[in-house]
This record gives sequence, structure tokens and C-alpha cells, in this order.
Amino acid sequence: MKLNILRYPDPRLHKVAKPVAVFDERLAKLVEDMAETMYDAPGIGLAATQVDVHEQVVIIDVTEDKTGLTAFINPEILWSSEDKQVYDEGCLSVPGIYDGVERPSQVKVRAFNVKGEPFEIDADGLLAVCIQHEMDHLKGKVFVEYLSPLKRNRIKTKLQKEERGIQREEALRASGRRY
Ligand code: QAP
Ligand code: CO
Repeated sequence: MKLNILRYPDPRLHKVAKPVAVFDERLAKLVEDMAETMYDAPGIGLAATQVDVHEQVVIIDVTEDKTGLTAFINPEILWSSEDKQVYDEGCLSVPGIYDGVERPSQVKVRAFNVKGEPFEIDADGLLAVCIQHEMDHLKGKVFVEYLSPLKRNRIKTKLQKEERGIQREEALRASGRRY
């Protein structure tokens, strides 16, 4: 089932996610629904926060043929490199906006898979960017918060204006269905 993605500046994007305590069918279904939502968008990463579920669940697939789906449950950064890279990031919660963000270029991450088995990965390049971006969502942080207040406010205004258009279309569609 496809889930609704929260759009910046929705205040729910700033909630802090809690660790997953039980690795059950409900978690497996959440991961499955998040994957459907991400691939449909299409995107390369999605955090549960973005679908209004405030638990430490992230999915990532940076492959072009959709063969690399990885779920990171309760992820932790064990190590990050001193050297940094700037990457033009985007976000499914901030549609149409891309801007440069500087982050450590390599990270070592520990997480659990959907069955509750622990694993570790060393990430660099796009995967390292994506993991850090998605883990920020779990802390309630959106990438635009790394940009200048001027840029952030312009983005906020643009998206709020778009949101009013979406709401108006939705109201029209709902009223159309009644006749
Ligand atoms: C995070 O982002 C990311 O604006 C994942 O109109 C992004 O999947 C990590 C998307 C870049 C590293 C580098 C964005 C889709 C997808 C949009 C995404 C849009 C449609 C973003
Ligand atoms: Co994002």
C-alpha cells in the first residue's frame, strides 16, 4: 500500500523517532509499504518520519535497477571520516528542490535488518550521503536546515504556495465526486 509523504514545512517532519522494540509482521509491512512508496516516487531513500511513523526505520536503494533495497532499523553511525564531500541533495518531502550539503564522505553504520539481525556497512559516495540524510530525518532534521536562512525561507514559501494549490485541487476533486 502506498503511503502519504509529508511535505516540508509540515511540523511532523521535526518529530524525533523512537527505536523499534519488536521485529514483527507490522514492521515488515511498514518496510514493504515504504518501499512501494519510495519506488513509486521515485526516490533512493525514505525515512519512516516522512510517512508520519516516528520509529527508527530507513530504507535505501541507490541502484538503478531497484535490486539494492536495504532496510536500516535502529541505525547508528559508528564512525565518520574527517574528510567531507558536498553533494546536491534532494528529498521526497521537499519536492523540486536540490542544493549542496557538506557531510563526512565515509561512514561506518550499524543497524538491524527487518528480521532483527544486526549488520554493519562501510559506506562512501552516494550511499554515505543517503544514509546520513535519512538518519537526519529520524532526528527530525530536514536537509534544508543546512542551507542559509534566506534559502530555507524561500523554499518554505514556495512549498507552502504549492501546498495551497494541491489542497484546492483536492477540494475540487472531492466536490466533483458528489455530483
Ligand atoms: C535522499 O532523496 C538523497 O525533489 C533521498 O521532485 C537525495 O530520493 C540522498 C525526489 C540525494 C542523497 C542524494 C526528489 C523525487 C527524490 C524530488 C530522494 C522530486 C522527486 C529524492
Ligand atoms: Co529526505
